[in-house]
Amino acid sequence: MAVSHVLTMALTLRVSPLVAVADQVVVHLPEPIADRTKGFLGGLDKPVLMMVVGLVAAAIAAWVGGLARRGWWPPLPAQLLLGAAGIVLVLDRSAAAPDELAAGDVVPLVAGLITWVAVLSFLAEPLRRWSETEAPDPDRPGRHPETTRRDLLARGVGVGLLALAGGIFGERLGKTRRHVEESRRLLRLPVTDRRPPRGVRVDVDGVKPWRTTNRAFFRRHEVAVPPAIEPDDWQLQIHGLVDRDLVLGYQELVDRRIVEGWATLTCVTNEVGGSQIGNAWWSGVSLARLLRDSGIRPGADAVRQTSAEGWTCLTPLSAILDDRNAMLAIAMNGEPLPIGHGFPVRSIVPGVYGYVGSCKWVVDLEVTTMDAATSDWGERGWPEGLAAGVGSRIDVPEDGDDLRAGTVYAAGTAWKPGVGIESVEVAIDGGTWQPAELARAPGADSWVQWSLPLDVGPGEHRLRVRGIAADGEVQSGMPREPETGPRTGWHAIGFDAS
Ligand SMILES: Nc1nc2c(c(=O)[nH]1)N[C@H]1C(S)=C(S)[C@@H](COP(=O)(O)O)O[C@H]1N2
Ligand SMILES: [Mo]
Repeated sequence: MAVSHVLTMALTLRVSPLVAVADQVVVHLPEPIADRTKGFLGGLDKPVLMMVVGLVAAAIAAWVGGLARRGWWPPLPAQLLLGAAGIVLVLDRSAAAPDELAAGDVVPLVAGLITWVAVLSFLAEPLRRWSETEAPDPDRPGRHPETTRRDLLARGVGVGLLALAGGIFGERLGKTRRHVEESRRLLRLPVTDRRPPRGVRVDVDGVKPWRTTNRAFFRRHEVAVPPAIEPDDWQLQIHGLVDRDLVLGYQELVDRRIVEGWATLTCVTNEVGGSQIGNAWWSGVSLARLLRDSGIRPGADAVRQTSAEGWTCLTPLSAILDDRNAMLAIAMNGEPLPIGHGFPVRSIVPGVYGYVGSCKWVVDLEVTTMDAATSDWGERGWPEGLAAGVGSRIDVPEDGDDLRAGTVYAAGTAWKPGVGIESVEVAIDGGTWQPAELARAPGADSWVQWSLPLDVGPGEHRLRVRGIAADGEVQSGMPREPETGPRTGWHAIGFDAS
């Protein structure tokens, strides 16, 4: 358990086995019993719960330990069974906070299990040695000689001390992060969790969901471990070309009027057909209102946003002050922002690329001008203030599919965040562009699904797609893979019909 715990903390995952079991008890305890116990124990309920879980675990471990007297393998089935149960519990708990990959949560458990098997064998070794060589009856422990007992005791104390040291070390290691994750889990925000509106999905199997789950949403940042910030410690400064500087705490932010909306966010580095794009329901506080409250001075045309780890972006004021839903987001798909997506607060500015308007862990807004200020990506040569371009993708068929000749349904998605999609066109085998049918979109900021039935004969086929935005921009077919601009080109796939 100590090994699992240390690894859980070192890998900055959320749930170690003991915590997972305790969580499950909390979740499944009938309400009246939970209330009674809480009333009785007061603030001590969590420590007592952990102690009880720990004692039960120790009792089970002791029973399993007894099986080890005859060899290293008799306890194995019980150990594997308990390990599997632990994995199920941990995975179930981590699904409640879909931040990192679930597969990673299993690593500490497997390491813990292997340690358990090895350590138990090591502990029981003196007993085995004795029963093999000297005593024919291993079930009468009263007859163990002094040396065996001393050996057993020394090994037990050694392992116990190591486990204790490991547990304490792990506890310190992940304390801040775990605490932040806990705060995050306990937050109740005045936001809604919106299902995708009616009609946004095309009815074709294999199309990626219109709403991207937090778990599936791409993550893009340049720190190995995202900053862990307690909401209580979070503070936002608004300054620069404003009449009044503003300092805002988390609760003050949450207490303001909440705005919500669907928005598609994409990275400028997304490959044609790539997955660095997602569409979510965001909740937060209007950036336009906040800035207007500070009094924007004449001449200002940009906001330089800085994050807790020092990352910066430069956002044109025009993208914030018009009627799109530019916001300081506190929730994503109805849940407090996952740490990896900017907890506790990040900005979302529909219509511009992530490096222009979408500062995660944002702590500072400086009202300034595009001429006077720079941003991280701008200094690396990316154009400052770049608006997102038109793009589109084929989800089905998938590249390399083998299909039956006849009617084949093609479908996918298209976007120009902030502007919207006018039409989508599909061409098969280099033929003319045919208009696809569009599903609904609740607004200009989210992507649109498209579909088109195609009549295909036997043989190899090639399909490509282009989007046409509401402002007339036609997606360019010129393949461009620049270091400092969006990738362009049409998404194309090949499939076989027979
Ligand atoms: N603090 C911070 N914010 C950041 C970044 C970063 O590296 N650090 N990357 C940006 C980029 S390039 C993109 S595309 C988006 C990605 O947001 P996501 O990780 O929530 O999908 O975050 C933006 N905000
Ligand atoms: Mo990005």
